[in-house]
Amino acid sequence: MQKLTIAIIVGITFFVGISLMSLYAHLGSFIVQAQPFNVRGLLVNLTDEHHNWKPSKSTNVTQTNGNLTISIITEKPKKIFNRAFLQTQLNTSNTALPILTLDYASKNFLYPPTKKPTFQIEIRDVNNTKILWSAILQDTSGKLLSEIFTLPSNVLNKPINFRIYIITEGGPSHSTVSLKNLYVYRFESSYEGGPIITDPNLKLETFFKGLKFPTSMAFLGPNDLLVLEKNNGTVQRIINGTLQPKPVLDVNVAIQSERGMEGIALTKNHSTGKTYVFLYFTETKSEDGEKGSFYRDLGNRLYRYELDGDKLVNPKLLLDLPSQPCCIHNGGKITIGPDNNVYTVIGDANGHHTKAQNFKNGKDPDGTSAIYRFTQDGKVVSPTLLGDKEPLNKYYAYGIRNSFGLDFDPVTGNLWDTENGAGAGDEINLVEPGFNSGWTMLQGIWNVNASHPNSLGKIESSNHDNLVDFDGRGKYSDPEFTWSFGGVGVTAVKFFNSTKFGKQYENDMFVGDYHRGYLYHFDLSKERDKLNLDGSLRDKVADNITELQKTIFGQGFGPITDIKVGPDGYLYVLTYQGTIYRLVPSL
Ligand SMILES: [Ca+2]
Ligand SMILES: [Ca+2]
Ligand SMILES: [Ca+2]
Ligand SMILES: [Ca+2]
Repeated sequence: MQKLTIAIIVGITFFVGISLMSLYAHLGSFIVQAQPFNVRGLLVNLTDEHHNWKPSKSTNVTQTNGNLTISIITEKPKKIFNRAFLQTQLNTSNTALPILTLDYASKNFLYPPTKKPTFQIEIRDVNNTKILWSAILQDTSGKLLSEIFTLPSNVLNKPINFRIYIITEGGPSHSTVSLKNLYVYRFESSYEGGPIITDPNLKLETFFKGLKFPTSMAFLGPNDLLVLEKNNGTVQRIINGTLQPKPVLDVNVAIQSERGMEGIALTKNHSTGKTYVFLYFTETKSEDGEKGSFYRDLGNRLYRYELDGDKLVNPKLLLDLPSQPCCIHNGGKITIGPDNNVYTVIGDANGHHTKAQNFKNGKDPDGTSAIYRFTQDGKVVSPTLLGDKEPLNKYYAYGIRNSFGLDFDPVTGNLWDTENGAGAGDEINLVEPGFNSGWTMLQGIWNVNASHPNSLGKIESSNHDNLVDFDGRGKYSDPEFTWSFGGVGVTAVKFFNSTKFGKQYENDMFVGDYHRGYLYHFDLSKERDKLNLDGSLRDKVADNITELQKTIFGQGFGPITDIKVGPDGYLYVLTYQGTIYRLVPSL
């Protein structure tokens, strides 16, 4: 069922004080109207609540054809700051993830004010005594910008006041500011009837249901796969669609937030004839969890196991990485390169500040913010890329904040990753040897704005003098795709190295996300060093949901944690809710 969400289109006009209105700045009209939007579930219906809009100084409130128009007047136009706000009362009577989308722009500056307007969004308690959440948006471009926020849990299940302040600086001028497409909706990333895809020639099957918080999977053979369960530290085996009675491995893991059993890759070693299973997890000493000793864990560790019948045996520790402070940006995805080396990724482990995070005067890298490359025995690959000292000698890339996706292009052998931004600026990157992703100085194509991490800083200049380059060995490059808004949480990336869906999809890139439940599809350029993007995506930036639509291949999956191609040539999608979906031809 298609529901409606509400767009608030706000037009604000300032008139210079030579008219009779010289004591007032006229702030134009506000229109509230319903617009279709492809989300299911609606948090609020603002048209029902229009009477609650409270401009600071209101003149007219009119309603025509269902559109609400409010004219606002502010006092003292010659004051340096003009500030007006709209307020409405909402009831966030629902525990689903609420997302706020705001498209805004300022236009037609005939006499430029000293600064472009700022929009300040606030969610307050119902008595207006406490600010529960706020964000500031500054228009830097004059074109339509978009911000998407995931609202925090402290605004759920209660009536709240929702305010937008419009702040101009430098006095009134002939200018028009428009604030439009404000969506506050309950976002359902998981559809009741199951996920849907856009191509009628393909269909989704439920391959397996009932895993507990699975994070990664790897195929041992046709209809035979291993799946990791994050909080149990288990490696489960599913043969011919049946979960085996006992896991092939059960280790002790920390479980808070992004900690746990995180990554798997496997390979048949040609010299030993053994099947190696590489596992990455946040290890604890004696049991799962962090009872009583929240921070007591052994580290983020990568082990190599061997498959022996229905068990994983002979663990060999290949990598022991920082896990403090608890509990995020641990990374953990693993993949085997065309060079047969092992590649894995770790983020900044919740805020490490070293040269690997582009702190020029920082300490030497401590093992965080890296994509690693090492042999299947855990040895350094020579020549090294970024430095010869431990652990930099195993760094393949650096400057990574947080990642849940790594895969090699089967055609070129290029490595690609996905990365998560702070408030916004998730990324898909081509990871060349020695790649610097830019964190903590850059995220997406923007400077990191430390004071307002939810809003993006200026678009970076081409001068990257502020970044660490390890004596010229490291090289920054912009992402090949980035989201200018938050609430995405990009996860798995997988190249579809299969002919089963025809030439159209062969070796294309599929990507998943956590918050939206989207499965994205990308074609690559002819040289395969870029994504094949056109129109408003040619800038490699999804500036709003409308632009993003072109890349969305499926939706309603819930959080996607892994994507793999099976030995049968079909695409498998793993969700955190415990289901594996298989994409197959319809006929
Ligand atoms: Ca366990
Ligand atoms: Ca980056
Ligand atoms: Ca294609
Ligand atoms: Ca764009």
